[in-house]
Amino acid sequence: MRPQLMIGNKNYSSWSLRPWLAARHAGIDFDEIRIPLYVPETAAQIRRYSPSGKVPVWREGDFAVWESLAICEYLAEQVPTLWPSDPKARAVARSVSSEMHAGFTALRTGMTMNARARGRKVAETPEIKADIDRIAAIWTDCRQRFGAGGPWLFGTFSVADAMFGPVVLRFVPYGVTRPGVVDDYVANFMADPHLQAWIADAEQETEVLEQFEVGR
Ligand SMILES: N[C@@H](CCC(=O)N[C@@H](CS)C(=O)NCC(=O)O)C(=O)O
Repeated sequence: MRPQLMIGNKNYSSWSLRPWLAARHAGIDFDEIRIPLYVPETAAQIRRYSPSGKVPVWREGDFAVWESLAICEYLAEQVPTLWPSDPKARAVARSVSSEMHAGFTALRTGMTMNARARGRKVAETPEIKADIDRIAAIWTDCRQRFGAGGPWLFGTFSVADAMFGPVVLRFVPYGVTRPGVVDDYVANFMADPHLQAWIADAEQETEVLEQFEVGR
């Protein structure tokens, strides 16, 4: 039986995008089950699959892994190249992935992910600006020390890139630019065929969740 990844709306579900990108880049076959979020049926549908009541969830029959970063870790057990091979690079990749998983609340709530929107405008409050500055510092440090001149944070695609993918789908719709590493990384990521496939699917979705349509 093929593994299944339960995800939310591709336009809005930033947490779902992370393990989806990791599995696609790792070449792991899976079926995706999309559960539209924040409609009356959502809670009951998610509960059928997810112990935490949230997506994403990775399932292999009765076995479930939940929490985006834990799913990425599980996928990396099968395809170790999802983490850098050098122990110090791997430790830093885990540090920035955990930092992303646990933080950046102002950016995540003020600039909600919107895969298909363009030309939105949200004021960069001091809190949002601080998050953007910290992300810029992380991307610059990782690419300078470990990027090996490639498009990704640690040379080849890693869990760290999967964790920051949804940031790209925040910077693009709200026009967040920073000359240099940030703009370069965003452009590289936007050219990724897997991210493009996700965006194409988001463009086909018909649900509009007003609470996430900010900056119009
Ligand atoms: N920390 C979790 C966050 C998961 C999460 O918040 N998922 C949202 C969708 S992006 C969800 O399931 N919302 C449905 C709900 O809360 O009812 C992770 O990393 O997977």
